[in-house]
Amino acid sequence: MTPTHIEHIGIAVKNLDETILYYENVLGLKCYAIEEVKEQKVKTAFFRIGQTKIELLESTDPEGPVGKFIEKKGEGIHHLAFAVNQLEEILVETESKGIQLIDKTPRMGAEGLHIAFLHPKSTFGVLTEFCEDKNH
Ligand code: CMX
Repeated sequence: MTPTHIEHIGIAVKNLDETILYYENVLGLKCYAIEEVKEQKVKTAFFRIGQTKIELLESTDPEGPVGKFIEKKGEGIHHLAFAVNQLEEILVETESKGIQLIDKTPRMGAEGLHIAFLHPKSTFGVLTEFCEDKNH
């Protein structure tokens, strides 16, 4: 298994609208999509930079994963997402190497991607996501 690229970097923020202004007006990136992912209890905003995206995450529920993260650690980098092919097979292979999966089977994430997370306690502190785009 070799990821093809960093699909996105997820960043937990308190206020999506204010943070979008920073990425647009200071860094010069353009927000091309805002999407609520109800299942994950987040509202997301996306920016492209090369082949990679930045995903801003505002929690819609203090008990959701991003709400709890901000409460404990404050704003900042929340997860790293790798683009992969054949996600189901990769999850089996990853688990067989002793890594704790949060998702044993893929689920649907933002932008229609199939996603699965690995537990940060198994991945040296970095919440890790695999993403597969089955539309391309
Ligand atoms: N990065 C690194 N460590 C993290 C973390 C993160 N993003 N989130 C939680 N942790 C750590 C906590 O600091 C805590 O460590 P300690 O035990 O040392 O204090 C430990 O993991 C447990 O954290 P918790 O606050 O008790 O939270 P839970 O165990 O309930 O959940 C996790 C943690 C990672 C399993 C959960 O957040 C999860 O399932 N995440 C995957 C889904 C997700 O993050 N969705 C949002 C993004 C959606 C999207 O991209 O569209």
